[in-house]
Amino acid sequence: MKIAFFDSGLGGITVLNQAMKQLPHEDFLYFADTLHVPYGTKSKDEVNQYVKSSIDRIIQEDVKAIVIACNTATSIAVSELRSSYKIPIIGMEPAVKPAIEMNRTSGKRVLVLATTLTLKQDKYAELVSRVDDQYIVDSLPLPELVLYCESLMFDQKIITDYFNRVFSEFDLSIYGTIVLGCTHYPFYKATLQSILPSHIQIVDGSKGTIKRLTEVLKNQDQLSLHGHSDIKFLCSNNDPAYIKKMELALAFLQNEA
Ligand code: DGN
Repeated sequence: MKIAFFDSGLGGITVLNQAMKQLPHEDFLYFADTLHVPYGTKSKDEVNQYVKSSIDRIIQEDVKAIVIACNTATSIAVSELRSSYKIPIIGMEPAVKPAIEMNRTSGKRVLVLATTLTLKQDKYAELVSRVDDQYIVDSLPLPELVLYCESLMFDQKIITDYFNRVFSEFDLSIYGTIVLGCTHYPFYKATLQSILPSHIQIVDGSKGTIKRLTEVLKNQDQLSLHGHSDIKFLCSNNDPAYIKKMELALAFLQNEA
């Protein structure tokens, strides 16, 4: 049986890539809701409906767990999904807690980059309010970065110019950690690191999510410990050109490592 990963578009491939490293004997299914990408600029009700129809499509395949590899979809739909489906559903959230831990001694601030919709949800407000109030968390949506990624625009110069424009108003010296709270953003981690002051660390939620997935599979005695790994790509508009795009995006991440 496969482990399914789901996002509106290419972003969840950053989480799939991490899963391939941590779980080398599993078979994977990656599903992109290409009929509705991007979610980050849609309404909450629209995203809820799109996520449900995507899950209904995914469970027609032979899958043993579903990773919602999208912070936006998780923040809106995960609780309801867990009560509606029997299959284990693993969600994502911006890695605010580990970021706070990293700055506990320096007292530097944390900057969370995520979609507008993620940052607007009560789930995000609760996550931040649980944090020790001695540490301050700021946030910034980067919707253009999702669009660059969906066009496979990884050109260093264009992206560097974009980051320089975005951060020109910021005093970056006050931040110790930047959280990539949208799964599309880790495609640009190396470029982002190259323009940031060297003391700033970048974190994302992939490793923690795959750790949680591993625990869930282990508890259900469903972890594959032998054999090779396979990947199947699907998308909601059944576009063969987008399947190719997903393969190229995964190859980009694998070449970067
Ligand atoms: N990759 C999604 C996330 O992690 O929030 C957002 C992509 C989108 O649909 N805007």
